[in-house]
Amino acid sequence: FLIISMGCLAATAFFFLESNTVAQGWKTSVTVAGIITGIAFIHLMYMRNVWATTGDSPIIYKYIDWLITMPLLALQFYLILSAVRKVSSIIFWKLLIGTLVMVCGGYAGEAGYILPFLGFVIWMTGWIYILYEIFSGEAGKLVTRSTNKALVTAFETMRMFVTIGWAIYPLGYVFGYLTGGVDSNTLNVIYNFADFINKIAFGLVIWIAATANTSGLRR
Ligand SMILES: *C/C=C(C)/C=C/C=C(C)/C=C/C1=C(C)CCCC1(C)C
Repeated sequence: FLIISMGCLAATAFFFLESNTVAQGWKTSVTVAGIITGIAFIHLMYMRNVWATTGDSPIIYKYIDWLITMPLLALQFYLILSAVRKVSSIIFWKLLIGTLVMVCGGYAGEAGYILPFLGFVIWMTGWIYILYEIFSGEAGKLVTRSTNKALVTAFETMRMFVTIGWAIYPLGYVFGYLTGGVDSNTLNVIYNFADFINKIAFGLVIWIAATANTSGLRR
């Protein structure tokens, strides 16, 4: 918890400061990267307070964090594309609606409004839809045609984060269920590790592309 907390705090400061030095088009992406780690940091502080008073670290805070950060992470694909070219706003709406379906279904299942299995199915449907969009949908096609090397590398790396990095969460969850429940400490460690990759490292990938494009402009 300490490592992810400090990591998120440092990343937030870093992305916010760096957003002033990158080329105009990339400012939004780098700022949003900082907002994502900032939101995660604040949730970790809430969890810390609960832990300090009750000795518990409720995973519900993680889910609330994801409700906000997952749509923002998905929108980064739209934002980095718009950093270098004009992009149809349809892509923005597709990514937003896809992740909202995902998190709302997941949350409803988790909170007991619908059957947990149905929640799981909705999660998976939303996720597969996002993957489709960034691999073979409109966004994926734009990248295939792009000649901006830094953008293509970042997009392809971020796509792997969403495919493999995001899979850590349901795997930890399913593994917990199948083995009769992983204790919440272990699950928290798994989720913190996954957040480190999917939020901080994901943001760094964007920052690398942003600085490459910025120095490219200056040269
Ligand atoms: C920064 C936080 C991120 C990227 C969180 C991602 C979370 C998931 C992809 C969670 C997925 C889950 C399912 C697909 C099934 C139900 C259990 C969850 C919530 C762990």
